[in-house]
Amino acid sequence: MLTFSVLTLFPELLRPFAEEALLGKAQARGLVRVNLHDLRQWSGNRHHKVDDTPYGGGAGMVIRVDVVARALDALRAEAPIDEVVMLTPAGQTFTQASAEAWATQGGHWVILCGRYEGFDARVERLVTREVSIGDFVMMGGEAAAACIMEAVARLVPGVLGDEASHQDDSFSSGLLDYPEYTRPPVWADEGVPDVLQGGNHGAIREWRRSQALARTLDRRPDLLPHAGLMPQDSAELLRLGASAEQLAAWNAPEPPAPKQKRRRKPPV
Ligand code: JAH
Repeated sequence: MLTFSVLTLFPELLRPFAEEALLGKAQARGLVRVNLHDLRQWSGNRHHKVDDTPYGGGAGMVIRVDVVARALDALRAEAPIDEVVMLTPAGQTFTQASAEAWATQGGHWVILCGRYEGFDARVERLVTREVSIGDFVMMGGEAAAACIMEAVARLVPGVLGDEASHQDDSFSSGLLDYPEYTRPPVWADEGVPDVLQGGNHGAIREWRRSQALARTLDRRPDLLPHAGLMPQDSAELLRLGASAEQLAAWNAPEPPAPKQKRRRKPPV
């Protein structure tokens, strides 16, 4: 079982998302659980105020560490916590490899969503990980939490309808996906490639691999060193215009990926 407990000032922002088709069904089937908690419950004051002005001055408001500590203690009293994730632009970048690791690990994950200028720095002592979904600043962590929960939940066995379907996703194969087509057979003067209508499944498989290589070479050559290329792929990439030097670099054995930084042992 994988449980996400989200601590946020705007639980209503995530409610429809948590109840939507994929996550809603997975929850109904007991594969995943999403608990949304309003951080204001633990404000400790009758105005439900969770933030205060920054020491040293400056714009914006900072979320209080004592509020976060009370929230985590309350959740922990209900069920042991395995990970506490703070969403912040200063975090380690979340990738498909992170999604796979989190889905495999399972357990109870608390996700802390900030707003305003962020959390009091001492919140770092309460978390096991600081995570970012990319190098941009948002108005708060809620949209990032939605991205992460979706990426992880779909990898939990049984959540996707078709068990095989995520095996050939872009970032699982290491290459961009090949192009797909459906009816109509001709649209705006552009037809569907003949090979896909010929019924030769070996030829279709080869064409798709070649298309995936060509698209990755054109659009995301940075992915090729991590793609785990096969000898036939190298020959095809040469034919597609890659240089011998590029190929040598892409075929060099990959250094082991740095493990995602984890701060402290889980505060059970
Ligand atoms: C912005 C609180 N790309 C990750 C990310 C995560 C959190 C935030 N921004 C970006 C954020 C403002 C307040 C969190």
